[in-house]
Formats: sequence, C-alpha cells, structure tokens
Amino acid sequence: MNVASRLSVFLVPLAIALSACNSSNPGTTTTTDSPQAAGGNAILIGIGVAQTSNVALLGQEEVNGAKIAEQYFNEKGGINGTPIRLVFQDTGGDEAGAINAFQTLINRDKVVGIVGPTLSQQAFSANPIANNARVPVIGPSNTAKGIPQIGEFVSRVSAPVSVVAPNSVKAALRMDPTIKRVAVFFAQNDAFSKSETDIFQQTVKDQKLEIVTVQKFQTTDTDFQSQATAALNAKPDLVIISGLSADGGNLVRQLRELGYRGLIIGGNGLNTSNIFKVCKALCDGVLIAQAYSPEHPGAVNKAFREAFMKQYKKDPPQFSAQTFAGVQVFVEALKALDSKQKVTQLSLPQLRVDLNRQLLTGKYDTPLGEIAFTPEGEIIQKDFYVAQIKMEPDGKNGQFVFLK
Ligand code: 1QQ
Repeated sequence: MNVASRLSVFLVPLAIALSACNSSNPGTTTTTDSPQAAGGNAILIGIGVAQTSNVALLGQEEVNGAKIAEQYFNEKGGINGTPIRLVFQDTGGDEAGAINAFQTLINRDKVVGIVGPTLSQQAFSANPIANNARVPVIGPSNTAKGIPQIGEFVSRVSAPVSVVAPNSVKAALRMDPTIKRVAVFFAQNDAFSKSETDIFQQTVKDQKLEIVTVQKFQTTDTDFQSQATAALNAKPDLVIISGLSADGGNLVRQLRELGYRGLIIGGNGLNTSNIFKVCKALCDGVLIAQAYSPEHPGAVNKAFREAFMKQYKKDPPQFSAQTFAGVQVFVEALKALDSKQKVTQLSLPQLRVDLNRQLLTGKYDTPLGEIAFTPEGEIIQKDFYVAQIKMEPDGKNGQFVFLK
C-alpha cells in the first residue's frame, strides 16, 4: 500500500479519536501514557497560539501556517507512515491564557511538543511550565531577548530582535540618507516591545542619529494623541514603533492624521496585513523588517507558498512561515528519531525528552531557508529582508512589497 492510501485508512479511527478528544468534558479524554493516547493512530503536536483577543491579529496567521504544515507533511507520509495531528489550544492574548493552553496541551491532550505561544510576554510565563514538565516548546514568533534561555526544552524558529530589527533602520537610511532626528515609541507593558526598542535605540545611536524623544504607551491603548503630539513637537524625520498590531496600527494612523509625513518603521508586532483594517490608507509606506520572504528559493518554500496561496488567496506572511517551520522541525526530528527507534513504542515522557535532544541537533530546509539551532535553542538563520506596506487608495487592500 502506498503512503497516501495508508493515510486515508487512518482517517476513520482518527476522526473517532478526535471527536472524543474535542469533547467539552475533559474527563472523557483517553489518558494512557503513550504518544498516541488521545490521537488514535496520529502523533499529536500542540499549537498554543492566540486565536482570540487583539493578539489574534497575529496568532491567526500562525494557525494558518500550522494547518498548511499539517496537510503538507501528512501528504508526504507523516512520521515514516504515521500521520501527525495538530491539537490547537487558544492562548488568548495574555499570560494566564497561555499557561492554561499549555497545561491542557501537556496534561490532557498529551502532545509530544508545543509550537507556541504567540507573544514573548506569554512565553516568559508559559514556557517554564512546559520546561518543568520536560515538554519541548518551539517559539514561532517569540523574538525578545532571553527566550531560549528560559530552559533546556525551549527553542525558537523566530530570529531575535537583535538580528531582525536593525535591518529596517538601515533600509530607512538607504531610502532617505538625510534622516537625523528619530522619535521612538514603545509599549511598556510588553516584553517583546521593550526588548525590540532597546535594539532599535541602540541601532539609531550606532548609525549616529539623534533620538529626539522616547514615548511610552500600553498595548491596550487606542488614543495616542498626547504621545503623538509630544513626539511631533520634537520634529522627527523618522518614527520607530515597537508595539503590537492594534495599538501599533492606531498609532500610525494618528501620527499621519496629526500631519507627520516622514518615514515610519514598524516593529515585528505590526508585521501583519491585519493592521490594514486599523490604519487603512494611512498604513502606506510603513517599513517592517522580515525574517521570511515568499520569494525565498527552494522546493519547500515553493510548495508552502503554493498551498498557502491556494487556501488563503494571498502570499504567506512571516508568522505563517515561521509556524510552518516550527511544525516542520518537530516532524523532521520525529522522523529522525523514529528511524533509530519507533517513536510510537516510546513512553510519552521519554519521547518528549528524546525529541527535544534530537531537534536541537538537526538542520532543516524550511520556507525560512536552511535553519539549525545553537545548543541553547536559538535559531541559526541566514536570510533577512525588509518590506514596505503599499496600500491601494481605497484603504482596504494593500501588500507588503519586499525591497531589493
Ligand atoms: C514577540 C513578537 C511578537 C510581535 C510576535 C507576534 O515578536 O512577542 O516576541
């Protein structure tokens, strides 16, 4: 029997197992101590990202990337013939939600590892729980300083702010070498935003530019009149924003409405077309550094891009590509382990430990390019880009145009 028909045979018992697993009563879930406990014939990988709250503007793209990965790797035969099954638990946008989702994935769903959470702010709370339970976690979008250092079981496929953020400042200077005066904004209640602004501010100083003001806000803010007015009084010719998408998009809009005409750099939290509905036509021109390009050469990216395009009618965004890569790392590490010893015969605690050890040693040809990890779990990645938002005059549609 070929792999495709073997997989279709799996679908019936898997569907039954899943309906039990999705029950609203956790007491009905099977809880035997094996990697396939709750998944019938499938190996379960947890996806713990933000599907609700403001952070879902970012997390929804992660869900989309994960779903493409599940389909892609199962069509390629899963783990040497055994399919994978992704188990999604919504973290919402805060720490408590992430902790809850991680605990459910670890203890009830019995996943072999977790791709998540969406925010660094959530990772600093939820990842120690997985680390203590000896469950591998791969961060799909945690870019703050210190994430891999949370513990032995924590790694990430999202390159850190120190590597990504400086690229957009350099691109802004190439576009306008006369830039001298920089206004910096950051969300002071978010770990990623604080980490990213440190890098932006250091880069600005390294480039011999002057920081004329530093303005703070909260990710929950919607009104930025006082900070934006104060910043514009300092006459900046570049504005740099570290926040998340709803707040960041509103800040861009209000800066433009107050008459600011210079370049704006958005950090990673603005890195989604979901901000288009917030700043509309006024999103136009925002520069954002990228750890992924849909144009990246290579067979995996081509297949990923085509599948994504078919499903979602647009090019894959960075967060989708990173989450695909997170699932890919688990799949390829599981395959490598399985060729040494059948992973379905290992106890779940043993498999989780072996999987973590295995994934840190591999090299992966992903949509992000070839990646690997340092022994601490930091991503090693080669290619980075900068894109500029181009809005259509209707303010509804737009795109990320990659700079040459
Ligand atoms: C982090 C981030 C966010 C902007 C990702 C969605 O980079 O929290 O680390």
